Amino acid sequence: EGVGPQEYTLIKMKVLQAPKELSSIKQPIYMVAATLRPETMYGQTNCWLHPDIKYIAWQTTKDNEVWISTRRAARNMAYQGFTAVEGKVDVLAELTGQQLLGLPLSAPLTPHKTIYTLPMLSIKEDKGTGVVTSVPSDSPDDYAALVDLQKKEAFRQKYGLKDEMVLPYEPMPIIDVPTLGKLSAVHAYETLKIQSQNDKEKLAEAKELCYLKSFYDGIMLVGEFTGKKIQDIKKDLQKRLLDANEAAVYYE
Ligand code: A2H
Repeated sequence: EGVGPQEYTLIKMKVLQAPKELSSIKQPIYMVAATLRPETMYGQTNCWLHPDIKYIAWQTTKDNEVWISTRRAARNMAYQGFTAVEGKVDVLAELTGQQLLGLPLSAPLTPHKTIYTLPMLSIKEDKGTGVVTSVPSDSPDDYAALVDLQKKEAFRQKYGLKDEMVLPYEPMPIIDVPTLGKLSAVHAYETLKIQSQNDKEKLAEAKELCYLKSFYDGIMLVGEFTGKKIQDIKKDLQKRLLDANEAAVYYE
């Protein structure tokens, strides 16, 4: 990573039904996922949490909303104007990722009315918010983790997930990547014969194959920027999400 701070787009995903641990919270609750690829939000199929990471629900000054992220990310945000008192986080609850799995969410731009929080074991606690939005068409990590859950009933059961939270969700063609096609992550996964989300070396290779090409030469296949190059529309798309209050900018 570079020397300067990294800019992330925080994607707000509204919690449609809170778990019992959060039932006393009356404000709207959002999962906030940090992404480098806001233009891929058309392809969201779910939201990833790490079952063993601790998350907090905390009070923001943005429209009286409560956000869910790691404590670390909330602390950073407390220095970026997201809290009433600079540097201070008003913590309403602390939960493990496990306690937050299987929640219905509504997320921007995806055609799915409802998507669910599902487990991903490669989430790092010290990056972004610990909440990751899943775009299996364009992220090999996301595709591998989704296939793992779809293939293994025992894996779904272990986390108390219902089939309908996982099985109906397939990668959607949203970006055409030269030589890799309209489902670039699926193409890479299959070409490299990736077996699971634990296949670290091959996933690193897949990511190398996909990311730069998609970022520079990818062409949008959906939405208001259809036919345009990703690098030309990324900022405009981010602005659309910010103006609609469906996203925020976060640095770390
Ligand atoms: B990206 P960088 Cl479609 N642990 O969003 C693991 N991964 C995390 C994370 C965490 N705590 N926080 C964010 N991320 C993921 C979309 C996407 C992303 C696509 C393609 C590539 C891509 C959908 N998932 O990232 O280490 C998030 O996934 C390419 C690197 O800060 C976030 O953007 O460079 C990206 O990793 C941030 O990774």
